[in-house]
Amino acid sequence: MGSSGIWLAVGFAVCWCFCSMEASHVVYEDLQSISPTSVNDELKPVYHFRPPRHWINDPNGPLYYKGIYHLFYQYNPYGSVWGNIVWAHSVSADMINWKALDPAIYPSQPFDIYGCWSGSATILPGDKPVILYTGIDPQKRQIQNIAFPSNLSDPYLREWTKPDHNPVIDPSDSAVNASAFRDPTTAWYTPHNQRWSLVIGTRRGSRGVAVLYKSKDFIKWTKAQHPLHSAKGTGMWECPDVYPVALEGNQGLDTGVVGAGVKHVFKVSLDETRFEYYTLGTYYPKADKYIPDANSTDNRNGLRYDYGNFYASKSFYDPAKKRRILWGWANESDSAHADKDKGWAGVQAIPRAVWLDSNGRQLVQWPIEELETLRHKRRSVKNRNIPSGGSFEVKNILTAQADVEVTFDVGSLENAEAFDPLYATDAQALCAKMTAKTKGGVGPFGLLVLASADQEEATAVFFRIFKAQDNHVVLMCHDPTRSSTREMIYKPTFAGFVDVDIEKTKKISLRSLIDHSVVESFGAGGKTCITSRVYPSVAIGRKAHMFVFNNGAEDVKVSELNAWEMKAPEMNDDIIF
Ligand code: DQQ
Repeated sequence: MGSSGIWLAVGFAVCWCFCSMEASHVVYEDLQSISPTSVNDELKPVYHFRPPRHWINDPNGPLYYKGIYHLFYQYNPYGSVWGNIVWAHSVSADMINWKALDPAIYPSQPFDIYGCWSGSATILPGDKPVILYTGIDPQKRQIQNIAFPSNLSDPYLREWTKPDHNPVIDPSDSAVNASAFRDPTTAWYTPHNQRWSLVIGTRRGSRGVAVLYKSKDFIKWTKAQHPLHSAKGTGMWECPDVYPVALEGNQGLDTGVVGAGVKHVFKVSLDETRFEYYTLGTYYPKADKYIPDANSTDNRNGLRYDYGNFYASKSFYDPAKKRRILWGWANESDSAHADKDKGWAGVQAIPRAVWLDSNGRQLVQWPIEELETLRHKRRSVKNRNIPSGGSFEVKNILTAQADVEVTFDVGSLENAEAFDPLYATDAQALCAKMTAKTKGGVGPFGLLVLASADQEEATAVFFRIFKAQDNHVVLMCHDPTRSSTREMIYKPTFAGFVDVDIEKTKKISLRSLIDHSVVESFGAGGKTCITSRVYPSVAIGRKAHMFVFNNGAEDVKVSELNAWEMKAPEMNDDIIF
């Protein structure tokens, strides 16, 4: 056991005696330190980021340093449910192949002895990374700490030092609720007053609040007079994220960029609902305010990065490829006991490049281009008609571990079903009511993935087009209700509307990343994204099939389909815990 191992053992000895910390995660004290004797790999994702075993949750402090990408994440080194949380640490040259290092930050000091929770990295002038994270102190208060790399000449940044002047932000100095005060963002510099700014998630009653702190030297932080932003009725805000996007093009911007040609994104993770939403708006550095655009819904009905299992996300600026990258946690839909039995739980969704859509109303996300290096055997289909009620199979590749891109041409929209405006803010309910099996006018059409040969077991990924008063409405769904015969699995339909002018384009594209128990889909080039976790009973490994189907009255045509089997990347196999 290395020195970090000894400190980990000391920290957890303390924690086992006194800890029963409750926050946003359900705590199973009886399960949290049970390490599996063997790991059940049957449905374990292969090309999504994960350690070989045990529990993971939020991505933390992603950064790029001296040619290497770093990802830290909330990790339980001792079990496969939430608990004993450390900042595990992995490094990569391409964000697809990962090498595990020793945990970077773990309970060791009074200011974090009961937990090292989520936080972010900032790159200070002179290319000096620094991490701010939430520590849990002996009074179980959530406080904010800083850590610096011990050796800046090590591109792997293996060791981190926590200075004695921690915590750098103490809730009692600024009258915030110490039991709901966490997840500091990346800091950004405001030249007009030569200060650093960052926000921390909290709540006032049922109002979600992003408290703003400022610092001249990154050591002493002072609470600003008012929050950067808040919204009533949204509850505790976890993992806030604030960053600029360019009005034109898909290049990313560093976190501090402001001015003409720029808009801001403000994202929060809602502890009460376990989903996220974001708004687009304007950041006013002199007034210390973020104001969402009038047409950007600032409540639980707001836009989401992903309408499925995607939480506690965090973005960072990648200076090497001038892009903004988004990481998000794709939680299990399994029970805690099943997680304990299989010996692993949680993956990170594939890192996505994120930029502003040319319509200015929403973001677009797309898997980083490096993922395509895993594409291997290919199967292609061109100009194939799928009649009403028809389907065809995509054969001869391992479809349980695949990347598929398909474009559907829709013909006449005459038969589109009438859109019920009652569902205008609830795509998920509409998809639950009208599933892949419910025959429609134009659609449902799409993919059946992780399917048994007889299609009895399958996860459906599909579109359905409705006629509203003045336009057509495109719904994108994940329907996992037939994904498994196992009981005690959460199988919610997930859905979002797709902001496309289908009357004009007459086509819509879909990309799905299938990875044994992950289905991660991108509609219309990444305008609407949905991630589901599913646990097939039959469609496992080589027994998984993939079909293209059309259950609408109108024919649709697959103008092009390309499906690739995916190779296995290097995936943290050398992890020491
Ligand atoms: N997970 C962390 C918290 C954060 C929550 C604890 C979000 O810092 O608020 O593991 O999933």
